[in-house]
Amino acid sequence: MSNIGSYDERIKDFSWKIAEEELGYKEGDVINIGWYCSDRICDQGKADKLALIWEGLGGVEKRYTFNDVRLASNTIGDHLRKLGVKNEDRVCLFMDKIPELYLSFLGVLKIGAIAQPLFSAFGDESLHVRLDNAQTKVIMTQRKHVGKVRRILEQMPYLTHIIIVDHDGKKPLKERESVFSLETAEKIEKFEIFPTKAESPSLLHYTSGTTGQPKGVKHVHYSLISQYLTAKWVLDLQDDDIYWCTADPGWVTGTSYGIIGPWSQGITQCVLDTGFSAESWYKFIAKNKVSMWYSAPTAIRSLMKAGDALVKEHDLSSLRHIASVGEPLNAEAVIWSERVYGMPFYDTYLQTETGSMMLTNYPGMKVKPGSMGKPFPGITAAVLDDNFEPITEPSKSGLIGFRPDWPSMMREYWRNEETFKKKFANGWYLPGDKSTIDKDGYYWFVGRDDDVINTGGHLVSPFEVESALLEHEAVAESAVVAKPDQVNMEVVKAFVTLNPGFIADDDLELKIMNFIRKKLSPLAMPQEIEYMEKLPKTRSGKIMRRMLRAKEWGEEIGDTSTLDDE
Ligand code: 6R9
Repeated sequence: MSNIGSYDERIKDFSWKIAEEELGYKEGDVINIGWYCSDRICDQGKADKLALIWEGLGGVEKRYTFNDVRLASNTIGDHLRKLGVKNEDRVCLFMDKIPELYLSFLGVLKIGAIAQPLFSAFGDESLHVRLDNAQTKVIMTQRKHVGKVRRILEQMPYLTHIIIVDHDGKKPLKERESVFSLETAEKIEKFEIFPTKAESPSLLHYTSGTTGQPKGVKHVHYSLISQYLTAKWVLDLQDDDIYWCTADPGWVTGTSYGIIGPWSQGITQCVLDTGFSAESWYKFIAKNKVSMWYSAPTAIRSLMKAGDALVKEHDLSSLRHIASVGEPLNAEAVIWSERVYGMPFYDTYLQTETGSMMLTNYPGMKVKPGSMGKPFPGITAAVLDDNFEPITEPSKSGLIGFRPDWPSMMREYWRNEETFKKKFANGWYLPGDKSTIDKDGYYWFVGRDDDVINTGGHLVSPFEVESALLEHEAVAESAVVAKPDQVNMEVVKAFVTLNPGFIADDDLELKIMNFIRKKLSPLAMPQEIEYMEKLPKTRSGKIMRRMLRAKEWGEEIGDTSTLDDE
């Protein structure tokens, strides 16, 4: 029997109180995610249960019980407190998927500070704008990433401490740097957890928009309520499961469902901190007997490409339930998974801003391949017309709207109230995606309502890439759009005009690509750069991305009446 039982029954008299009661929380109580994910699980008699099975390069493995997680997060929290970190100070976690990342996340929350996880492949510029916006006080990082912090240090007077968690004691430390080693630190058994309340801030995740700088999405400790229940009912986590969430905690799936969801219910999870290969993924599943697997469409399409024969070479019989998130999951991928794994990938839809799953497929529910499923119980969702009224006619496309009343809804964009306000209309929160709803109530993704590029499940702002391109000496003007791609669905493509004296050749293309990779990230790096004599512009001088995009997708170009073609 699945945890959710019957979806139709659950939606009848749903209340978030179900989760509150299961977690033993009452309105007004102290609620701290760090405590819920470690101390409480130990109190339930699971101190010796495995919480984390970690594997890094070369097959190196580390294992942590819930008691280890409790002690490690206490120890890190204590260390930060002694450095002067107070509640609501921002602590950036800039690490690969190493155990310290997961453990520090809880340590930061335990002292009431705000965790700011950032994807470790981010380059100097990406790191700088996010630390600058958050006015981050402390950054915890690794030796291999500290160079990026050093290069932007001058511009960050409020950053008081740079903690290196894997320093070998060889190279000298620089300004504001210190070393912390979980292995040698004295373990803190008794720890006073900061008494955060429901609305105390917990987390800042940065997400990219079409224009302007990335937005810091603020979440609060009460988000636990919906993260806990969605993990339980949708991922169907059971006490003896071995769970694998492939997402990086630099992004929302990696925190909501790669830390909080599973650990708040005392589930053993595993983490593979190496790059992707179909072979190593199957080996990992077989070796650890993964029973619940949560991944993303780009990975699934890559596995499809790797072929059916490879699936048969591995014992994947431990798998019981599989799910996907982050970008459109095409019907073929669902049908393929049903054939080769004996079960479909259950698609789920969430956003950095929503904090937990909004639309999803449930165990026991008929999966319609290509559909995102139905709203989670307690979520009021609709597809809206131009007046932001729900469309009642089936299969008509409109903007998705959610009534902003679920526990893990973002509370604000950090220091950006204006953009936050724009996300609402007629009482609906607008995630910026379009969908249809069929006659059975299933949602079908249509597309985004903006120019943001979703490459391999990661959002990239065309504005950020365009601005970074302009900083290259050869580039005079730039326009960035999504280009279709078989595996990643979309990749970044740049159109540029050059400054006098530069030659438009392959060598320069490579140089510009690398420049963006280092400055922003490998995700944001254009996969192709097209040189132009001039870029299409409106009469007011705005570059018409829409036209360039349409060309890439072989679509109608649409209204060009404002085009300046002198
Ligand atoms: C989790 C995550 C959110 C955007 C979202 C939408 C797209 C997420 C999807 C999906 C189609 C799904 N998205 N899940 N599109 N089907 N099941 O990726 O968060 O980085 O904030 O991106 O991703 O466009 O608005 P985030």
